[in-house]
Amino acid sequence: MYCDSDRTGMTVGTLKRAFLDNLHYIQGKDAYFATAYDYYMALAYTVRDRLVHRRIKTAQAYYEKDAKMVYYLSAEFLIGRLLLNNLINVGLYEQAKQAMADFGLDLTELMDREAEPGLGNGGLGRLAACFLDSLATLEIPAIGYGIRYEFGIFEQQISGGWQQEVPDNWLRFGNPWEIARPDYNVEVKFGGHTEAFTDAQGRYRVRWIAETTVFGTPYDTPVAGYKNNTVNTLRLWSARAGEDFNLQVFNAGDYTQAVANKTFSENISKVLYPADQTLQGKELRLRQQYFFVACSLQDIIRLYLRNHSTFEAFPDKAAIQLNDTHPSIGVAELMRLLIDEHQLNWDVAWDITQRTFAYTNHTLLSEALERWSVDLFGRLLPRHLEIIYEINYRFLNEIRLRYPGNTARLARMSLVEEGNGKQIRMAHLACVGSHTVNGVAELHTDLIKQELLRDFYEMYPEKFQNKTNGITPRRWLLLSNPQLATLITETLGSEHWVTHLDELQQLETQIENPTFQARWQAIKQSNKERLAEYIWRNNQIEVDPYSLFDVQIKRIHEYKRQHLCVLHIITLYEQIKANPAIDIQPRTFIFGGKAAPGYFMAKTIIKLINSVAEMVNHDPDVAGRIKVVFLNNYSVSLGEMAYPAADLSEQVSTAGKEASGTGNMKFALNGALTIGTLDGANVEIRQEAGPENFFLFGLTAQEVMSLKAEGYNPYDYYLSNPMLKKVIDSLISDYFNPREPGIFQPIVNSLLYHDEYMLLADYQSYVDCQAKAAAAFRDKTHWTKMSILNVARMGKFSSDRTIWEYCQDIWRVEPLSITLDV
Ligand code: DL6
Repeated sequence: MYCDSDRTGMTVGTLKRAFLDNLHYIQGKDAYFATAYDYYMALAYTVRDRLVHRRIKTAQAYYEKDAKMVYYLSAEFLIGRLLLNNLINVGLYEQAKQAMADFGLDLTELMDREAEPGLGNGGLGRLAACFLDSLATLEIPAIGYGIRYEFGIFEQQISGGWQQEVPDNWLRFGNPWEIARPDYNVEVKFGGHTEAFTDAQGRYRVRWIAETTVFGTPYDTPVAGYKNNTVNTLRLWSARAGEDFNLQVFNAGDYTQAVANKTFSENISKVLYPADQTLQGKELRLRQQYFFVACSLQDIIRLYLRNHSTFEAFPDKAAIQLNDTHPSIGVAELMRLLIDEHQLNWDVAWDITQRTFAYTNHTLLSEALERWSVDLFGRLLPRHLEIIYEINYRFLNEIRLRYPGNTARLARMSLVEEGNGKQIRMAHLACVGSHTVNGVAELHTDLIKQELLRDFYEMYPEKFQNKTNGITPRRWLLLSNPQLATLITETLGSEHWVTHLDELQQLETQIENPTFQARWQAIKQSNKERLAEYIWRNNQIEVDPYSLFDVQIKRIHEYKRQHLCVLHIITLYEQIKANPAIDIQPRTFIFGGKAAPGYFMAKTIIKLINSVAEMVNHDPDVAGRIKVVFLNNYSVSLGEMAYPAADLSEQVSTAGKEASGTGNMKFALNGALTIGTLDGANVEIRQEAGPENFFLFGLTAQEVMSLKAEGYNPYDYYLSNPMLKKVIDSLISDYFNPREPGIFQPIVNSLLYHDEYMLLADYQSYVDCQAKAAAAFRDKTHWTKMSILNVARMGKFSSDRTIWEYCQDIWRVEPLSITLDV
């Protein structure tokens, strides 16, 4: 049984009827009063109906076949806007465009009304979103679990060159894509204490007497596969105050306290923590993590128990992936649920837990490795602390047996870090509680094995795998670069490449074809013009769309080295100032990215970019040959415009610091050439594209480590390189900031006296490499060929390939095709 065809039909006619129906009965408007926002909502509901229908069929099939499910637990899902993505994936784009045109409406304008869900910081959250797209496209039974943050990543405004943060109230006008499921509410406990007791069978048991209770309400967002019938679910939890707990205070006569407590509970899902790669150690963050994990595990168990009466088959029916350590408390929570709530014994519960979880590591930076103070843990999650101690006790015994007398190893591997205030090492918990641990690029996985988790690798080598990241070709080519997608489809004769990205290789046959080259160039040019217009509207900076577009968009972080690019810009500027007639390749340097609000150096780097921009863009000697632009409020949508417009992709992190990077893949798939270090997935991008189609510079990860070990002195580089000295001196002399003297001194001091990320060591190599890139850009035909080759050879970086590898090697799940009996 299903609803009438106005809710499921795929023709222009049915879409138009459904659209008018939704406009009338959901938005309560007619053509006299409807705004663009109403039209957007009416169309979104029209599309959602088609998804809901498929979603129901999908869920039925998973249940009937008792399919093994993938549960992807992630504190972040940076999904981006959904209307266009859903129209494309469900095969409705052309019809919707026509239907809107028939009403005199412009589909693109409607799409612009959609609020962007910024439920992530950067690469980790966006990867989770690409994975959801691939899971649905590959017909893998899966649910993504996370938090429905009421406020996503802050809106970044630039004032006087400095970043200012404004709250992102993305749900203000409602969200047409989600469906609340209060009937699946679950309870989550915090605080209190534990009590031991003996049960009726005489067994030793523990009960957790919590201090407070919060409810999690799930909100489901459909995730459509590409032109198949699969629609999976992204289930995000929102915190609601527990009624009982309010009632107690209320009955005691303190109405205002009851309301205040309610707010306190509901704060759990209020806001996304905007710091990536740094640990803030805040209680609310731990509450968030436990909240969504506890909700999700209860939900997973509920789903499992519909088809099973014991837990024997649990690991054969549920593969739970921990996206970084943020959900790693799940190891202790599943143990608690199995032992305390479902009365399993420790060994059985531990076996199930280890066979169910797998853990992905996303960072080598020590400041990003999560550790929670034992005091905080004990206060918030007393039962979990006991369980973690028990896991640790047994684990340390295992180490003692394997490595007798090795106390140093015991201390290094323990789940509890001793010292100034004990801490729980969440990466160790994730590692011990999982059957598989993976890194996200080959180099990264090697460094995990050799450095970060070396002891664990020595003890359990079979646990460790590499799964090089990928990106979805649907959003990052088909949706964001429609002209290039059309050219590829025409050239290859079908759009089969959209789900089989390796087929892009066939483009290589066209490399010498002048007509193809000309179309390729024209598409890039048109994408550049679109971005140039945006820059004019947004920044009031006129940029030359024929100049080399040199783009660096990503989170602002010292290890990502946006300031290395600034040193290069100043170098070019100094060359022009010394000789204004110099023949120089015109370039537009485009930056975008957010700094964590508490990260002073990153915020100063943004100010530096803007100060240099101000000077360079207005200097008559430069005569417009160099322009510098900082795009404020970088987001998924802005990326969709920027990647296709780039000529040169800046991937310049210190080797050994960027786990993978995925922006590097988005640029290359859209025909930009990379200037980069041998870091993260750059290594594999270069391997695939061919070293001759990649601008390589800088120290290798090994060289970085050796130089540090030898004793790196950045000041020597400053003294021995006259141009570098001149560049740094311009910062010391406040040349770019005459009205705010001294503001860049922290950057100077960090570079000259510490330089943790070795900018000065890599400076000359980078500047030389940039000169090569500039020279190469002047040979249009050769550059175009390199660009074509980059695209043709990016097949490996489809997230479909990545997800398929996870399915085969880690989750052991099979696709399940969905049929619609309509
Ligand atoms: O794996 C996705 C993405 C990588 O591409 C980036 O290289 C890496 O920096 C990022 N890691 C994080 C870690 N955050 N925390 N914690 O965002 O993951």
